[in-house]
Amino acid sequence: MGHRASLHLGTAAPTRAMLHADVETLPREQLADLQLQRLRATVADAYRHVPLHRARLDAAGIAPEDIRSLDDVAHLPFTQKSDLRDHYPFGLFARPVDQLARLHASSGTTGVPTVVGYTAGDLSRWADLMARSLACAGARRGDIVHNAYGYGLFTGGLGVHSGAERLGAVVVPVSGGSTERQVQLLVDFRSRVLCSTPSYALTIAEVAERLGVDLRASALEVGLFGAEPWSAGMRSEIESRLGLHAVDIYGLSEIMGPGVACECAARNGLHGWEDHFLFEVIDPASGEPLPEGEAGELVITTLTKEALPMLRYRTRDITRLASGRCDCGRTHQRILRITGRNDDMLIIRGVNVYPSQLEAALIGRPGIAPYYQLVVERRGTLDHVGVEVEAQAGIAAEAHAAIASDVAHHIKSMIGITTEVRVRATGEIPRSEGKAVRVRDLRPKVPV
Ligand code: DLL
Repeated sequence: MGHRASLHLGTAAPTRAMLHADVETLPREQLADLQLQRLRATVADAYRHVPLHRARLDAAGIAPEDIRSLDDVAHLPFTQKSDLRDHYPFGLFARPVDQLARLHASSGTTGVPTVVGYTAGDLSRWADLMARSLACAGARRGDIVHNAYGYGLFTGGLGVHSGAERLGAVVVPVSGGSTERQVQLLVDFRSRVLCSTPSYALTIAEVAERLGVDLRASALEVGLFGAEPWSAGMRSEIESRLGLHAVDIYGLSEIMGPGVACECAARNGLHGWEDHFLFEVIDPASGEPLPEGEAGELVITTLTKEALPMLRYRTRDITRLASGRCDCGRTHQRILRITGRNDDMLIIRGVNVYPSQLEAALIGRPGIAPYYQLVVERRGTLDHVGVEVEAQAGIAAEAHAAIASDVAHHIKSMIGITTEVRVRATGEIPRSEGKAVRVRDLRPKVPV
């Protein structure tokens, strides 16, 4: 518990200059004009070069010239992950392969990967947006940026890398894993910025503590954490153990990669970069757009992508949009913290629950460490959730039952569901080196 009782060193918001101040503060009417002009060009380009988009637009009776206002986006057909899989590998690309500069891919659970492509221009715009996001989070030219996102087909490593270089920072391309070495490099290089998944940031904190290294006394000041959902409690945990200011960053490979949206000093939602993307929130069941402020599925249309223009891509991510004034002066809409994905939602005796809600109820309960896994089973006709948590170091096994009952009560009162909580000994819950696996789903698979 020592780390919790100590001061939150270095968590004050660092002062930050806007990298693209003119666009970041563009009055909303001008932003809308720019979006409309780019939307029309994107739809025309997708229509001309991508047979799937052309067929769907034709079937919906929409010609690119029919887009006269931003509201017309609601008439466009959706695109989803299965479209990329069904046209594996390059079927949704709007440019021939010899005009591409890079491919990324995500493995997915069904076997067929999702492949995304970039022209040199796409890579350059991505580096710009990622640099803008880093600056928005508080990173500066000349900073040492420890980049522990995985390098390779995953967009996290190379996406952050190019953005940090574009900003004029010094990148340490360490990727995930070999955590003891990472701790040493963080200290020796005096890195000011840490980029990783939130769950891996906690792994780094834990390994440092075990090695007797106090990272709160290191040069770290800013963390950009994303690629998986994380709760406010997880943010305080990371901040108090690493002594930095933790900022949420969002993105997805189908749209670009990291840097689609990022929090500013106000940490009141993530500014979605509207000069390059058009954001909507829809009712996931009906597909109808929802009024601003209502929770639903985030849908994104790209406005400047050349190789892989996306029309109304259904992200499956659940959030709300806010476009009111932000204290930082940026005019771009805010995407509020992503609570989870449609496909991760559990229905427990009729109550819809996201793993991140369980995380919010767990983190900070007395006696437990911030590591957990949810085990979902079918018992008879009902889904059942087992919550595996880990005792804090030094807690005697005799105390486990009392801790389990406290956690189960707390979940029941916060979320209204009954769970079976099991307290494990220190180190028994697997540690993350990238995206954490939070749910073990043991329910029988429904044939599709
Ligand atoms: O995770 C890109 C990324 C890398 C974002 C590094 C941020 C930092 P994918 O592997 O395609 O791309 O996974 C995208 O991850 O649809 C969300 O479900 C989830 N996700 C990403 N960022 C956040 C976040 C990268 N800040 C999927 N909060 C998305 C919650 C997030 N979920």
